[in-house]
Amino acid sequence: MTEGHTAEHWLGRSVKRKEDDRFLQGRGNYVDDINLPGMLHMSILRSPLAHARISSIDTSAAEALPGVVAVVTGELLAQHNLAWMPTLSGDTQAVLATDKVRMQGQEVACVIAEDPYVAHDALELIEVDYDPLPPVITPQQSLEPGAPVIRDDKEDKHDNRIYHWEAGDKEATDRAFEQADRVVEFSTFYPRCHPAPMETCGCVADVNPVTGKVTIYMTSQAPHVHRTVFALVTGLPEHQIQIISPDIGGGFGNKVPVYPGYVVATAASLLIGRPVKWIEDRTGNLISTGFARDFYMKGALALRSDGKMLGLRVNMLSDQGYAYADAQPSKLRAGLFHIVTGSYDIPAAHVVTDGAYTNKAPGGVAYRCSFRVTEASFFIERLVQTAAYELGVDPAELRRRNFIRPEQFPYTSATGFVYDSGNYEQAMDKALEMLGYEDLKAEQARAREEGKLLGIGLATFTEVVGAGPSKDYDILGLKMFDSAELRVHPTGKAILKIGVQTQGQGHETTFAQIVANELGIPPQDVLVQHGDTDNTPYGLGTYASRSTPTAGAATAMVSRKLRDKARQLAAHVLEVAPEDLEWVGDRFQVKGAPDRQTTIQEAAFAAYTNHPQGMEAGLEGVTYYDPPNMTYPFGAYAVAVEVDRGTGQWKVKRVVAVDDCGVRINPMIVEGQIMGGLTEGFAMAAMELITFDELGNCIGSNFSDYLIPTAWETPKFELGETVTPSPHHPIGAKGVGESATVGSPAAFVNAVVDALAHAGVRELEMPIGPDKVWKALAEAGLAE
Ligand code: MCN
Ligand code: CUM
Repeated sequence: MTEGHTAEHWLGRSVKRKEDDRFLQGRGNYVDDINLPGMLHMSILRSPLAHARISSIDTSAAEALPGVVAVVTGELLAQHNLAWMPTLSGDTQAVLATDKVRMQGQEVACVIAEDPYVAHDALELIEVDYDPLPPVITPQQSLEPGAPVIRDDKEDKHDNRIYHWEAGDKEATDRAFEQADRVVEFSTFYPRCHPAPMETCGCVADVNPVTGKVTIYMTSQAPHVHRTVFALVTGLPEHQIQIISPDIGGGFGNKVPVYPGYVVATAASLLIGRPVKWIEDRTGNLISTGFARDFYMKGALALRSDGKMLGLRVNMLSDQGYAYADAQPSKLRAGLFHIVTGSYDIPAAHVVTDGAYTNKAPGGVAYRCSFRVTEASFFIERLVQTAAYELGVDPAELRRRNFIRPEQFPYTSATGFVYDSGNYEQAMDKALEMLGYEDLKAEQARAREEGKLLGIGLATFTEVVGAGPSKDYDILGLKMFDSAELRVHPTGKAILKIGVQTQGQGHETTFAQIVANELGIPPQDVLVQHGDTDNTPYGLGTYASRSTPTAGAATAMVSRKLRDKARQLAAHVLEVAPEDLEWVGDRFQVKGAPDRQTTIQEAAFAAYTNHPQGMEAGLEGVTYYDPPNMTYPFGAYAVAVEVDRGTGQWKVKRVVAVDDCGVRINPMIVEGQIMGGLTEGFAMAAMELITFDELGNCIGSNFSDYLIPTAWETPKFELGETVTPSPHHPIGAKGVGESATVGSPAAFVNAVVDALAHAGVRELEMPIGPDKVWKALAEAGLAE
């Protein structure tokens, strides 16, 4: 900065979270806190069977229960053309079942009553006659000839295949494999898990019978998209629909899709003329809403004898449940899975993906993952470790020989991604140094001699976050850009309205910091508003770590627009030419006469009290930002574990996580995001599992079967950082909200496998319970 004045810096500062004042005092405002006069309550009857034809539904006893106002069935919805709804990937999903139930937990009928207990009690009085059909539990089963057709509601559908999609260059990859000295194969399954946010899904639908205005308070990560979907599904005019996402108690991807509960509550409010509240219970959340993963992956790496990677082949089979409902760019049938070449310079790759219906819950985007990058990252990081063992090269060294080098950026991957920036070796070196890698390896060798098992696992991942650009990315045709609208009031305080929607990520603080950085208005003077479709500009919502890359960029750009106008205003106030002014972070100074200045607040005041004739009054603007590319955050994680040869239990000794998300706006919030993500990554590696028995009963329908870690199980994390700015983002930031969940499962699994690798163990399937380890120990002759 120049003489006279130094403005405060607002990037890289751990400003305390503005939102925490209300959260810590129990003054948050969640959907279930909303109570409207005359409000009714809704409860959902779910199918006990995974696959069955419905022969009849008798609701008369339920309707007769005092306090019950209505019972809604699929048949009633069908009369309004609402029995089915579109999914975010262009398939259809039943709102309430009409012909068949296709998963355990499917929504069959809804009771609307004066209080939630009566609504719940009445469910038991509904008589449904089911004719059981054979359930299809795995995608392998589902694709076998003669398998029962799950989606026989579709006239043209005679099998269970949803998509077949390929990426990369098959011939070039075949050539690479012909030239290879070594081919290393690996296959694994990334099991189904669930985001399980603390707050389940829910809504309060309020249709005003006089004005026709539909107000829906809703647990939504993407309120504008949901409004448009509602308008298309119901035929209601879009300006008459207002979606309000108040405080959200965690989303993790779970609150991206539209669920039947929202649609039925809205339809019921419309038909009855009173507000209807639906709050999902925990079991409903776990068994019916957006699951994660469920990818079977196998592939091979073609290598030269010196360890140079020449080619990669991957086949993936996805279990989508009974509807293809991934929230993902419409052109990419398997999401961003084809970024499976990871951080490595692999000249040729070919990826083949297939998706299949099964009698399970649909979903398949959720859980801290930018459109399937988590599965891709897991696969390549596990494969690389396997290749290191087969070649007899240290896993860190094999990575080092193959990293995309800093001078190769922007780097075009074999499957067509243009990586913006990276420095992978630097991040890995930092992680190895923090861990004390060489010492730990020596300790591991000593421990083995003493009969103890120590394992070291690495993951050096690359992510791809921040969709658009809109030319390549859309959801249901809605292009993926994002927006920010900024208004500075006469006294220099501001309101920022954004198209994305926080669920705990701290946007009220970090987005205010972006404005502060560009305009010098301190963050406490910037109110950040989101989640209300009537009062924010259109945006695609918060998922896939896209808020900072898109709406964050829009916020910087709209602030700069206002700064340009403020320059005109300051020039007018100071009676100089705009070119004679210099911006010093929070004010304009006259070049050569720095004591003559106009602060941003004074310029704002002038915008309403003393603007030049011919200029529009006011200081406000809106920017719709279409990112030129995605951002590619990366990191290097290193985990050390100890395995008990007697019980198969494994304990985490160290977790080192070096993340690079470009310029950090708020380091405290970034570290919070990383620690949360590491916890979830550990959870997937160690305990989280949704599985099914042979009848399609969901095992994992409550928190005593679906295990999530408490503070007691969660390891301690040691964090480090490198900073490689995104060259195309206005403040050089990349997304970070999912990095640790994407990168860390492979590091944990690699560590446990490493403890047993000298005895030939190559694979342990997640979640790695002591039972699986014990079996592997026994087979490898290591059990004690
Ligand atoms: N940030 C920063 N500097 C950067 C990058 C990010 O200070 N270089 C800040 C951001 O400004 C924001 C936070 O870190 O406050 C996360 O930013 P970003 O990476 O842009 O991700 P999003 O805000 O889009 O959040 C989405 C991401 C996803 S997809 C899931 S899933 C997830 C996650 O965030 N769900 C969460 N973190 C979560 N954290 C909480 N508490 N609750 C959830 O539901
Ligand atoms: Cu896919 S979990 Mo986040 O993208 O909401």
